[in-house]
Amino acid sequence: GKVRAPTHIISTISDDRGEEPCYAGVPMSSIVEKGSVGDVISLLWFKRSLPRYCTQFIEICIMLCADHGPCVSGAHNAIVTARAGKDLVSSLVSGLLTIGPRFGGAIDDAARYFKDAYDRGLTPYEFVEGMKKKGIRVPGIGHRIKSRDNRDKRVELLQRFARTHFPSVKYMEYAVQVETYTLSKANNLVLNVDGAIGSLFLDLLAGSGMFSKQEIDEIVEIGYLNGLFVLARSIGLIGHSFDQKRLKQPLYRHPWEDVLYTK
Ligand code: Q5B
Repeated sequence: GKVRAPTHIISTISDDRGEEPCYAGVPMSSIVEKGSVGDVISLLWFKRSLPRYCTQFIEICIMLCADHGPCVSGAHNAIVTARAGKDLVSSLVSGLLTIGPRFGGAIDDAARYFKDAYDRGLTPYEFVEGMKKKGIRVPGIGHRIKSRDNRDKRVELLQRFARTHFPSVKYMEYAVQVETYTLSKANNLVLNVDGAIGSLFLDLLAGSGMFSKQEIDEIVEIGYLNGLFVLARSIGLIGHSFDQKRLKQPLYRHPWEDVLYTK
């Protein structure tokens, strides 16, 4: 009979051996004809075709996380690196390396903590005060410039889309209740874009009927969702790198006046 030589790599998401590449079994010609970037992400990340409202939601996340101006950590790094004469990839990765628990990379933890708290039936008070006791900031809550009186339009857009198209938004409504409680403590403890995406993606996973409970737990545990911010923000970081090159900006040096030199 046939003898299978042992392999060094197992891959389940794509195949380039046939006449045309396939993503999760779907041929490229069909993706190009009928699909969108949201479909490509669904196939390569989740290994399945998702309903249109889900792929649209993914695309909205990509559009509204693509950039948030030159002052945020990632763009700042990308700009400084480009101005040091480095190439596109260096500028991009230097920006990407700032993404983490404080900046843009709180989506997975927001999903993990909101899911755990909601599924255990914790009230927002019990959840937030429990986190405080453990010395953990609530991921997905708080922003440097957004506040009760200067709401984040991106969060509003995501919520509006989900309320119209998702079968259920129970995790997002829970996150909003948490926000109501945190706002009673400080004005800038709003539900931020990471928290909105984290909670709404839980609703997408739970409400679409496309994932088993075990699959949802695995997605949340592995942490797929920061990938949305990483992917989206790469678009903006590349833009900032091109912008600096186009403007022929010189080497960046931070002004002495803006540093507190102290012993
Ligand atoms: N406090 C975001 O802090 C920030 C608290 C909290 C309980 C919280 C902070 C935080 C969780 C991580 C998170 C995503 C660091 C943010 C993003 C993308 C972006 C960025 C952009 C884009 C801001 C003052 C007092 C202290 C703290 C307390 C703060 N947050 N308590 N839970 N979550 N959030 N990150 O303003 O008693 O004085 O010690 O870590 O979700 O990254 O546009 O900029 O698109 O690029 O620096 O939108 O909230 O405030 O650190 O001085 O804290 O509030 O314990 O209390 P700030 P701090 P106390 S979206």
